[in-house]
Amino acid sequence: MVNKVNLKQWGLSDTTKKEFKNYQENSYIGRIITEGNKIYKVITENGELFGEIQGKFIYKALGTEDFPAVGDWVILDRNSNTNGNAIIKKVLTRKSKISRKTAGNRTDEQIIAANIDYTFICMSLNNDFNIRRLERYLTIVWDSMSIPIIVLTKSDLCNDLVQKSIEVNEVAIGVDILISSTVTGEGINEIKNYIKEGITCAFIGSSGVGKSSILNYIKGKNIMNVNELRDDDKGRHTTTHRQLVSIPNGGLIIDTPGMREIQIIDLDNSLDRTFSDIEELAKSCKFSDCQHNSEPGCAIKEALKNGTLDADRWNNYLKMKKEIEYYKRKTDKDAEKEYWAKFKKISINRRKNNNYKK
Ligand SMILES: Nc1nc2c(ncn2[C@@H]2O[C@H](COP(=O)(O)OP(=O)(O)OP(=O)(O)O)[C@@H](O)[C@H]2O)c(=O)[nH]1
Ligand SMILES: [Mg+2]
Ligand SMILES: [Zn+2]
Repeated sequence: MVNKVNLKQWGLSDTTKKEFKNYQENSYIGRIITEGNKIYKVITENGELFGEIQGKFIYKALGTEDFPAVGDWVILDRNSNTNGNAIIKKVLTRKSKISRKTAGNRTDEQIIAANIDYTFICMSLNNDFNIRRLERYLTIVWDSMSIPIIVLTKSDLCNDLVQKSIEVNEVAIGVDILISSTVTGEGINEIKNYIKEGITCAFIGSSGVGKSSILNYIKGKNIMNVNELRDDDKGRHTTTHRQLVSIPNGGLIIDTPGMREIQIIDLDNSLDRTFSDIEELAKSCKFSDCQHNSEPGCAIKEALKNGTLDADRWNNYLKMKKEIEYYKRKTDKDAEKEYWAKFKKISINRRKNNNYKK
C-alpha cells in the first residue's frame, strides 16, 4: 500500500518511532487528533480513522491520565476503518503532557494535551488580564515538560501595554513574551515562527481570550468556531473540544477550550483517594513507619502473600508514589531554580539559532 501521510509532518519523532518498533504483529501507529465520548479520531499513514479503547485498557487505567489524549501517539490494531473502529491498544510514552485536576470532586488528572513542544499561554490585554492567573498557568506548563510562551492577545484593545508588559516580565523570567492581535495582525508572524514542521504547539488560556481566532488567522480559514457576538471575555465557551490541526508549510496546533478555573493537581490527596484500600491496609502494619520491604508484621506483605492485595495494583501504587516524590522534589526551591535555568538556556539557544525573530 502506498503511504499517503507522512507522519513526520504530524510530529512523529525518532524516539517514538523506535518505541513503536517493539510492537510487531497487527500493530499500527497513529496520533490522536480529537476525542469525543471515548471515540478518537486518529491520523495514520493511511489517513484519518476512528479508534476506541479496548476493555483491557479501561480495566487497567487507574484514572483518566492513562486514557489516550489529544496529541498522543497510540498503537492500533488496524490501519483502516473498513472493519469497524480500530482498537487503541497502547499509548506510547509521552514526552510532555499538560494536565490539570478534574473539576468537581474527582481527583483524577485530566490530560489536556500530550506531546507538545511549545505551549502558548494566551491572556488578553483587556478583561482577562490577571497576573496571578498567569502564574498558575505557568506552573502547569513548567510541569508539563513543554516550553511555555506567553501570548498577550487583543493588543488592539489595550492602551497601557508598557505597564502590563512590565508586570508580565516580572513573573515570567526566561519566558518569551509575544503581543498579538488578530484585528491588526500584530505578532502573528512571531507566533508562526515557532510552528515549524513536526513541531506541536498547544494554545491554552481562559475562554474568550482569542485562542481559536489566532489559529484561524494562521490557518487562513475558519477551522475553529469563534463567537463574534460576545463583546467581552466572559460568556460561554466557544471551543468545546480539543483538536489537533496541521498548519500549511508544517507544524501542528492543538486548540483547547478555555479553562474556567485551573487547579494544580493535589497529588497526595489523589494518591490517597485512588488507593484508599492500600493506605488503609498499611495502617495495620506493626510499625507505623513500615517501608513494606522486610519488616516483621507487615500487613502489605501479608496481603500480597494471601492474595487479598493484587500485585499489579501494589506495583501501580509504588509507581505512582515514585512519580509524586519526583514531582515534589521538582517543585522544591532548588530544583525549581535548576528547572528555570534549564529553560532559560533553551530559550537563549533558540534565539541564537535565530528561530525567534523579533
Ligand atoms: N478586538 C479583538 N477581538 C478579538 C481578538 N481575538 C479574538 N477576538 C474576539 O474575542 C472573542 C473570543 O475569541 P475566540 O477566538 O473564540 O476565543 P477562545 O479563546 O478560542 O475562546 P474559547 O474557545 O471559549 O476558549 C471573539 O468575539 C473574537 O472575535 C483580537 O485580537 N482583538
Ligand atoms: Mg476557542
Ligand atoms: Zn508494611
